[in-house]
Amino acid sequence: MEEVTVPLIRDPELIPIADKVLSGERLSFEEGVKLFRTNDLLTLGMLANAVAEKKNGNFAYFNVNVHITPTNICVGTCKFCAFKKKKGEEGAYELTVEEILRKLSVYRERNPGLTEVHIVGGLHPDWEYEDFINIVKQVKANFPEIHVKAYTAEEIKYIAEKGGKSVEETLMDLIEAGLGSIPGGGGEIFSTRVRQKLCPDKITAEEYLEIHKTAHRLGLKSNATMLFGHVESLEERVDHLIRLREAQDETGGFQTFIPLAFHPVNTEIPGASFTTGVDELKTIAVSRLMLDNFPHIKAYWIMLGEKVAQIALQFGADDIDGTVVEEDITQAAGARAGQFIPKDRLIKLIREAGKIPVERDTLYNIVKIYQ
Ligand code: V47
Repeated sequence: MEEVTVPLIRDPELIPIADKVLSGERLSFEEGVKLFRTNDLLTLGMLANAVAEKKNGNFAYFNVNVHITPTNICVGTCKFCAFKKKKGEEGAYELTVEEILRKLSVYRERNPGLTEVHIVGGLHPDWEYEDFINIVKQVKANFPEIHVKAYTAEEIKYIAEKGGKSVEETLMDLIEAGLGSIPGGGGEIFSTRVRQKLCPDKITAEEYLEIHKTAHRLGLKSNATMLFGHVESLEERVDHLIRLREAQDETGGFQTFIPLAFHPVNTEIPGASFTTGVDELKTIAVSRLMLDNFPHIKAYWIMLGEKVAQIALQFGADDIDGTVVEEDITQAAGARAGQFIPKDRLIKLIREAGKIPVERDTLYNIVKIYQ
């Protein structure tokens, strides 16, 4: 039989980067861009997986969670968002606190062992400071065993403005009401160029980072996100990652980074298309390699689909998110994944990706290891 010789690393540009990764050295902006530009997907995945395993062993995490979106009525104007509605527009809704509690009760029934509720929604023009605080307060009072992960940095700024309070005071009130941590939404892409184009009214990158750092200083953990695959350049993605890495150097309060794959349906971005499998896997892997100070990288199955999310567990991700149950933001923008994956299925996805499924709570305390 003819001998087949294949170089282990096909892209010679990756050799010095691999040396740095394997010796634990921090990668530069230029190296991040090279990683995005390489076609040597398997080397990229191998390196990211090596880093993930160094940080988390063979574990891949999931949780039993639900999302609740109290309203889609939003004064925001983000062009990538297909979920927002103006007040009075067809399809606009707002839940009362009682409806939120009832939903949570039904979802807990359907989802035994529930440990987390993720609450984010629109910037409702009529809701007052107390209304936002009261949602957290009532949820926590009625479901004390459930961790409340609520309100993106954008919402926190909005709530603070509504109450004429500082971000710090607002966070302190939310903590008193029962807030457990902050989700990563609203990060989008930090580039001013892109924010001007897609969401000029939104908090700036600096504000997003400052709100997260304030939360960290108050003892809260948070997650970070990056919405990718719309009009941003690869350089802008790497810049986003480096700015998160710098913020994490300061406070260490970020738990997980979640790259969010852009969904184009019903959005206001002309010509935008769905992200591809290769781009999604590259983005997961480059995130793992650049964010050397983030403990976890999440492959959010709602946006990646179950198949790519599973493969991402070999490309640097160590978390697949949770059971979810109801999800509205991606659904409005053409989601192809469903909204609910039962726990057994998450365990199967993780096992078949060659990892040990670990059920966690929001703060990564282990609930159960499925050996
Ligand atoms: O902030 C909006 C994004 C985010 C679209 O912290 C879109 O654990 C794709 O942040 N296509 C909300 N994405 C989701 C989010 C999240 C999800 C799961 C877990 C966590 C966590 C955070 O969704 C928004 C925005 O960046 N988004 N529109 C769209 N068309």
